Amino acid sequence: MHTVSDSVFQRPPCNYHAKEALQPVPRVKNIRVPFSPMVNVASWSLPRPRRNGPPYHSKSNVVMVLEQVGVLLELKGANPFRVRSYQNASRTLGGLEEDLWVVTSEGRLTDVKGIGKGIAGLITEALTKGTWGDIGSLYTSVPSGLIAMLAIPGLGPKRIKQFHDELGIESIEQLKVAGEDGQLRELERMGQKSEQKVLDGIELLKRFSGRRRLDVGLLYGEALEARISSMDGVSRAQLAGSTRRRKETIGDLDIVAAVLPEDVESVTEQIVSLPGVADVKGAGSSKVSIILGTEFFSEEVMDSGLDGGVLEALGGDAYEEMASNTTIDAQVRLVPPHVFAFTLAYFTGSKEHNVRMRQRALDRGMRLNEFGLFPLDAVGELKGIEAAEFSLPVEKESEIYSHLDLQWVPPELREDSGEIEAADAGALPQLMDASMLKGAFHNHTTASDGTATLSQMAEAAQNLGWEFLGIADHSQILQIASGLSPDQLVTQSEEIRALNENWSDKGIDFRLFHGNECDILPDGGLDYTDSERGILDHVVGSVHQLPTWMKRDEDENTDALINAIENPSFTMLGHPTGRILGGRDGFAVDLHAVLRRMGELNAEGELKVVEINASPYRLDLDWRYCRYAKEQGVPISINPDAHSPQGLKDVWFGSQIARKGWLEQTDILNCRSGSDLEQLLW
Ligand code: DGT
Ligand code: ZN
Repeated sequence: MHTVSDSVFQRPPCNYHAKEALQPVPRVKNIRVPFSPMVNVASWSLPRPRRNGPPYHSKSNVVMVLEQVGVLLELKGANPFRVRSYQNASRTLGGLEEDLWVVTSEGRLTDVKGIGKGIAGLITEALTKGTWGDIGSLYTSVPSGLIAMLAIPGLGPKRIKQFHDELGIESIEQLKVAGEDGQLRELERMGQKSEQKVLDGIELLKRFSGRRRLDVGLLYGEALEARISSMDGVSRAQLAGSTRRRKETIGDLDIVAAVLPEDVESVTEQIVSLPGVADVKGAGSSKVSIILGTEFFSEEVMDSGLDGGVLEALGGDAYEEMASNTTIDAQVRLVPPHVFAFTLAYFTGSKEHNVRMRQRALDRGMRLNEFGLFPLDAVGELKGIEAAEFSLPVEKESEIYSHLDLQWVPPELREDSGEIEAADAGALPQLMDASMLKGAFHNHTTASDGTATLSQMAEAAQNLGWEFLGIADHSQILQIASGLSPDQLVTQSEEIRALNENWSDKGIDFRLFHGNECDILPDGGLDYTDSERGILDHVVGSVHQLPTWMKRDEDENTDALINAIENPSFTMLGHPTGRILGGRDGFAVDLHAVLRRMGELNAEGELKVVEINASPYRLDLDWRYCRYAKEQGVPISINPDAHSPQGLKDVWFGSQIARKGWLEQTDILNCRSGSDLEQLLW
């Protein structure tokens, strides 16, 4: 099943959720829309051609335009066949392995399945001339408010068209009023429940509006840091703010650059003229505020020397996503080199951490701010940058901490949740990092809804230097994700045994663990019978029937989860709350109680583990619960929930969350060696 949401717009966490989870976020240009910066959309617009074509457009541009045309046509109520032909063409091109320019210039486009003459003509024009026929008029003819509505989770073009046709609704505000008035429920195929869903979606959008997932923020942030670092007049530049602290979502990018006063003007000029700067909100002597648009990642820009490793490390799919939507605000602070460390520390935050740091300075007769650390008797009444020359000299951020008798606090921990006390006592944790991982337990293959076979996934894991890979395809009840029948489970077990024997015979230190992502049923039962589950090395128990769990109260959900955990075959709790960042909240549950129960069972000699689902769409277990899990004696597994070889790399995001949750190497189950884990699971 392929929908608008699972290709260029948003990469869904897994195929099962593609249908429900995420609607395309409109391409954005103009930021000053009162309702919500996430839908700050004047209109979608056609991408600008490259200067040095042909080809004048990249494949990802073409894929994006075709997808958007499909959506626009649907909003206009065009013939469904026509809509589908654009959707199909976009999808096929997305998966095209050959170079699009080669296929086009050799006149072979219509040989590609799903591409007819008309669309082939459009693509040819776009690549050879840079223009898009009369598609431009389609873009301008759809009211921007309708496109904005696509950002409401759970709302698709068909419904939006219905609201527009039948109630004349042209904006999110109007839609909200109509919903609160009870007008939506009166429409065909609607009803009170659907109306409430629309209102909930608007609420969610508002709450997340302007916030981006960590992966998107890092992609823009690291790229911006790299570009500013290499500018003439900049001696160093570094990402600060919530991105540096690895919050799961971020409001804006904060970057600090060391620039001599005489270079501020030229550096400012270079920053505002970076390709992909969609708007400049302001530029003063110490700060430049810009809005980065998607063209920040155009191929032209990427070709011009950005470190491809940044993209690779962050996951290739994300590129497709940003290539098609999303803007992000960035504040760049320009400060003289001797002030850099102070400004970096200040704008890294959090505010709460800064408050504690400032107080600690005061307790020692000093003033701390973004310009320096000043002995009060030396600086007198001088304020701001003028005072900087009276500061204690500091090269590195860590010196600020040592001046205050503290261990240097890793940015992830700076949330005033005990880090100052720990740093004071010299008791900060030795944080784990992604390089310590030796495998991961929750991964899908083509047996259910993954894109790669067992062997391909194993090979990808070996290429990461891992010693093991845990397979956990969906269980039989999840038919929408091709859950495995008991027979298929047995077959998979035999395949895995054969592969394992082969590696073992060759003396290769690698093995597959045969698990399954077993659905947790509403009463806490697990999918399959006990004996069917008996052949498995590990059981990842996950909730997928969200509607039931969302409706129930915390107590019922908590009881059901505890029920599931108590099942002797249960090993790991998968994405504990089911949240999708920016898409939906998780269900109500007392995770403290759940973790406590797991800890009790572990004390009795069982193995109950909680997952940090590392998909940047989920990051669930939330970092705020990690320390509690550890205290209760519950090991954590950082699981990518990979549906493809590339998806394995999501463990990096999970490890950022584990770090933010104070976790050390020994707290993480998948930091153990493959042979240790054999002892535990076989
Ligand atoms: P965000 O952008 O909402 O994801 O979160 P942050 O943490 O990046 O917050 P932002 O961008 O408003 O400010 C960046 C940092 O600057 C923040 O983490 C701490 C510092 N900061 C901002 N305003 C204040 C303030 O009023 N007092 C103190 N002590 N620090 C502040
Ligand atoms: Zn920020």
